[in-house]
Amino acid sequence: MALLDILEFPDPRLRTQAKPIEQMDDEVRRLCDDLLETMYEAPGIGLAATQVNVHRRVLVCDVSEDQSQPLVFINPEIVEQSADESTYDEGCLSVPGFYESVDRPDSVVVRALNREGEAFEMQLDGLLATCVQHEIDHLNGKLFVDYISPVKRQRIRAKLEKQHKKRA
Ligand code: GNR
Ligand code: NI
Repeated sequence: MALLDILEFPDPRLRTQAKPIEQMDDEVRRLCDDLLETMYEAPGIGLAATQVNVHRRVLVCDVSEDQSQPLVFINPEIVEQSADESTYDEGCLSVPGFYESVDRPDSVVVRALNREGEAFEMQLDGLLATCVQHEIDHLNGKLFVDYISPVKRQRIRAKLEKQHKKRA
């Protein structure tokens, strides 16, 4: 297993559209395991391959208190979503230190492949529904800051760019 580096906004690589997994193999299974390890270490409740600069449609999440419910979604698709929305204060490992309210459908049905390459469907609600929608956005090059006002987004961009310059 390996810890992977997480790209940070406004890195343009976070805007990449990820490609589907055509075939499950050891390399994809290793990616799943590395994503889980990196997510737990961060710590976060979800992580998309895009965030570690791997542009394949793989995401992981675990919203349990004790890291006991790892979930892997390969080639995820939302096949149903509720009309009702809920608001969460969202954060992102690629936008460290910033939290903003985002509205999303409060329940979704997701179809995906698991780590063994088997198809499954799962109805998600609450934080897990929000998290998986946030991760699918990453696979499409989208970030939670795209839902907030341009003025707020620009402020976040400037602060992170300043930090990155200091670090370099
Ligand atoms: O750790 C995370 N917490 C979180 C909180 C509210 C809504 C979404 C998230 S996902 C985030 C980890 C991350 O950046 N995943 O892409
Ligand atoms: Ni994120």
